[in-house]
Amino acid sequence: MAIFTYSTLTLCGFVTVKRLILRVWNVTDFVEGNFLGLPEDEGEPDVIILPVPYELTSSYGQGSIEGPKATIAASSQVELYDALLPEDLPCGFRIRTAEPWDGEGGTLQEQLAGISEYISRQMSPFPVVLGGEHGMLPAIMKAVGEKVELNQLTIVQIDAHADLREELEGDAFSHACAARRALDLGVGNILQIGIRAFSREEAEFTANDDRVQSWLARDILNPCGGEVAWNNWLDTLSNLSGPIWLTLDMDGLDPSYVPTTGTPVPGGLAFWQVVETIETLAAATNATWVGADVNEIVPDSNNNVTQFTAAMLVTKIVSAHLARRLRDEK
Ligand SMILES: [Mn+2]
Repeated sequence: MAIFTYSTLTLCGFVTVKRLILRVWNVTDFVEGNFLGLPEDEGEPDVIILPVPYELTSSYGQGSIEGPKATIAASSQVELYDALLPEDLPCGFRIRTAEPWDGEGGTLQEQLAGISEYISRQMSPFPVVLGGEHGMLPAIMKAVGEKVELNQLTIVQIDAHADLREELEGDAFSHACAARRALDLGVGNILQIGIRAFSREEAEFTANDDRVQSWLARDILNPCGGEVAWNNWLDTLSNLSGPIWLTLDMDGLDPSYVPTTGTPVPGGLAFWQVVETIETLAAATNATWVGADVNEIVPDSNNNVTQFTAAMLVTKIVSAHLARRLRDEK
């Protein structure tokens, strides 16, 4: 059973509009296969969850192809309460879970083209892509480029790896090159956090290219001075302007939170640092957050930690975005 109530919002101090808030009372409204189990109707969604089970270039651990499905299943255990929101999720909004990308395409380039087409077809107004391996980032950027000028876009990248290689094992579209290929497509800026496994080539590229700024895990987590670097990261996010895309590689987190991700690297971000990053970029006054991808989710069949971490962070992305929408409508 669901009941409807009205909440009053005032736009620009002049026009008063009513937002229809759907309150779901009955747990039998839980819909299996939907993110958070939320029921859906046919109206225009406010947030769309796009499962992309893509895995072609993983160089170490495999299994991210099962990531989207496992994350949606784990989301059934995530709380609908978030202190940022006046009501439980969906808080009067429509959160739709799309049919997964079909995986068709014989070659790597055909698969990436298929992902671009899948995302651009249904990316309005706030897409959250579930992966899958990080190598899909250039395909996502192609779709985003139909919506915003890529040279105005800032990618906020949470990752253990810089992903700035020109190629890996002869493959220019490896997951290890995802950020470099995004730059090739014309993306204006990349801000990276949590980076701790990278090559000399990548260190030199970052040092010599104004488009990339990197906050190394070692610097922000250093017991001596780490707090200064961390606050500098948050200040930088708060001062962003223009469109922002969040790309969250789960291996940016410490392996204690993501034990089964493809390439777990010790010395990573704490869960709450990722949460604070999400909340801070959502609240950046002069920026417009256009969407996110959460990738390298390799399900943990023993104790479900990796997919549950992913499900909680995807929920936080949705909550923080919706809280910002409510703030902007006031
Ligand atoms: Mn990555």
